[in-house]
Amino acid sequence: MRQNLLVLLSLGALAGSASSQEGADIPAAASDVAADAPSAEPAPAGPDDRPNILLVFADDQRVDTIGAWGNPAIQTPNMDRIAAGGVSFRRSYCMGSSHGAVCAPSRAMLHTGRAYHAINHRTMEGCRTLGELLGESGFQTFGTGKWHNGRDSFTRSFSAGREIMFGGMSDHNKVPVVDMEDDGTFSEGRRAEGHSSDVFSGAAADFIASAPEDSPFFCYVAFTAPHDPRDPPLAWRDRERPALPGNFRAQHDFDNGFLKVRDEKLAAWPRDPEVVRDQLAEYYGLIEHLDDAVGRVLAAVDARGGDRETIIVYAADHGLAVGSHGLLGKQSVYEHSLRAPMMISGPGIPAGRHLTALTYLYDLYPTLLGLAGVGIEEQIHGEDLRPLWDGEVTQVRDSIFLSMGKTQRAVTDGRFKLCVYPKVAHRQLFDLASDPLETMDLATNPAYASHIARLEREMGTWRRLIGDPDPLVVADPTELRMDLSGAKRKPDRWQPKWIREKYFDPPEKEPAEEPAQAKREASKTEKSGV
Ligand SMILES: [Ca+2]
Repeated sequence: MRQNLLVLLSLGALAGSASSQEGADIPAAASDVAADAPSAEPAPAGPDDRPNILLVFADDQRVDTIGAWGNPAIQTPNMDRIAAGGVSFRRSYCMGSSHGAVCAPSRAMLHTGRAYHAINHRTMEGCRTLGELLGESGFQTFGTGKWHNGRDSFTRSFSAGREIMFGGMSDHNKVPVVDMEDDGTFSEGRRAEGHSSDVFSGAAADFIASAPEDSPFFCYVAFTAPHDPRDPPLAWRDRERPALPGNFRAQHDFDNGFLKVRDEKLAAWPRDPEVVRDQLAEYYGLIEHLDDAVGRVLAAVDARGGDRETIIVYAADHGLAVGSHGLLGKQSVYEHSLRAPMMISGPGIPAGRHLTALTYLYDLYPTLLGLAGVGIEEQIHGEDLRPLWDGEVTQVRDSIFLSMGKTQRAVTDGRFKLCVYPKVAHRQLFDLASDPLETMDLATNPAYASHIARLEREMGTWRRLIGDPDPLVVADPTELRMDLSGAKRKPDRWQPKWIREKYFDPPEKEPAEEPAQAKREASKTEKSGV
């Protein structure tokens, strides 16, 4: 099913021996492999003329929210500029998550090149990170924004960092941040000044402006937009409301195991089309504001001048439902939730090309290391994508496997997609060519039995290779249908006042004032598993 099957088989066997606990440590054997691996290539002798790498990372961005990718209802001139100057990977996926906080496993996959089943995403222990390998090979490494994989892995990945938010989410206007000191320790927590996208873009631009010219840099800027709270600055909130997604539903058809997670409580059930359109407008506003911030980072790159070129990557950790299929969050295996933007521009990369090969976000790990000339001794799942844009190959894998907790699995060959929901003994089959919005379930249509059988085998192969520990059939399936009409909701503590007032019933008593002490906020955010 893929070129380097032996490597995968090897890692799959190791991962298969892992504990079935979610977020379990990487198995001992695999850790040994990592520990024994030789370190990265030494910095090349003589002048280092390798390009800089700027990795711009968005949080919860749907794949259909880039103007240049075909959405006339959103203005993203800076994302469009990256697309126009490079390669767009239009079928790029996040593999999924062991739990509802999809962000953390997604980032761990990006930074290690492995499927989340083979990583302790809380620490990335036993895995050489992208920044770590680039730093060892001579890059100046800098990180800002969201880091959801523990402090030690940040220290391993970057030699400098400012305006770092350890944790899953925050109020965009009250971001708890720390800076990394020269000795690798972190400053006391404080509340950042301004909107998160402005704060993180400012830190990245400052680094880019001041980075010495004698070696290339790796700048990682991880925005928390457009993750909720859907709270752009007022000027970006006041905009036309987009149309509902074509697969809008008032409620999800059945219990997928994640219908009552935090993200799903941001609007009442059944979903009101007007409320969803309001939230879409606020989400689009957050993306347009993010685009503006990305523009400032790109301007800092432009302003450097000089001979060294810069590889620019724009990607997001995964997508979001925002009304599709009756869902609001990312905790599903539908295309809207696990596909995300991914594009790359830079020296040697063709401009304005759109590729539909099946890719994963974690393919960036070998791709960027390859472009930097850094050898990989690790056993990884990611594939170098350069042969795709060089025209050497038309695909790097035959299929994509997706998984969410213990309750959802899917596999697609690009055309057909089989989804399996073990806890409720339910299946779906979609023809993505004729039904890209996944609205016509063909699973019970006998005409498609051979496709189901083929995809079942493909799913089995993937599950063995990555060591998926959860059964596809359970002895005591639960009720398929779940009606959440009128179910009680409470806002989480990060939603600002206007969102609480607009989308939630008034509390029975006013919530206590949020603690003003920024250090305490930072600690609470870091420990949260959002
Ligand atoms: Ca996310």
